[in-house]
Amino acid sequence: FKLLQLLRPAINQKQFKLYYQPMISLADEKITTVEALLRWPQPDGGFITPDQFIPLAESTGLISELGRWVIQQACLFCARHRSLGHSRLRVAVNLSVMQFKDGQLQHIVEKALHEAQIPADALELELTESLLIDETEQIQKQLNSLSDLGVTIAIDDFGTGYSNLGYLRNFNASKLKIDRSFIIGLGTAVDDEPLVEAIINMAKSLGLETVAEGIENKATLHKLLSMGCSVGQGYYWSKPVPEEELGALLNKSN
Ligand code: G
Ligand code: G
Ligand code: MN
Ligand code: NA
Repeated sequence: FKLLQLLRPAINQKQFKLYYQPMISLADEKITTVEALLRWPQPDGGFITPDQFIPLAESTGLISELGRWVIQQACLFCARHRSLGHSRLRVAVNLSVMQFKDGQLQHIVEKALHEAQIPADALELELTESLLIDETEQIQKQLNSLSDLGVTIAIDDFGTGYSNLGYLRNFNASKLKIDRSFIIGLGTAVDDEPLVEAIINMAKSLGLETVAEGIENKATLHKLLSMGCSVGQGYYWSKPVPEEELGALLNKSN
């Protein structure tokens, strides 16, 4: 298949680009963290989306190398904007389960932090619920040592995986991102409001900060604020944008 043959050279030639989407503190609408999201630009000016190439990168093992590049670039991005005056900015990176397989992740993270000269608490690692549910003791160990290092572990797309919550007690996550499918329904779908409120309260009692994904309007923002959600992300503030455009958003947020 064509995409598969293009992936290896694309990684070698560093054809990928990171886009960035802010996460906003709902109380004051300031940017706290920026999520790095991979894009694969094409000659026609379009993009291949991560939903198309991440599964390929995973099945070929190329995700290790691509994922390492993402971590390095995200840390350098964070360092650039910290030195431009956004001194408390944090960056979030999405991880695949494959990145835990070779036991190199902690080393890769430490090296990237060191090269960018940013502290470990400037980095957040987002892991999908399905990754965490299947987690082995080997993954759990790596997550705990990353957490001991000071890196934030966030549970991504919460609510869409298997409904076994047992994994929540096994490791040191400190953030929970409520999947946008629940947030989009706020104000329309009758059942989503108590569901979201229950997730927020559960997270609170577990000592997790909640992030609501997919906020697209002010009404949703206010509803989430009243439910005690602390952080949000979504098109209401910004879609994922290239670094050039993010600078302006950061300056506006100061
Ligand atoms: O950016 P977009 O919303 O299209 O992202 C689609 C999916 O691809 C999301 O689930 C996101 O977490 C995932 N994704 C984006 N960038 C990366 C990345 O660098 N690594 C991994 N593993 N997943 C990513
Ligand atoms: O799974 P993850 O949360 O990493 O995926 C991020 C994806 O969600 C990105 O592809 C991004 O484009 C998309 N996204 C971010 N905010 C919104 C939003 O407000 N509405 C919708 N529909 N999608 C969003
Ligand atoms: Mn994510
Ligand atoms: Na998500």
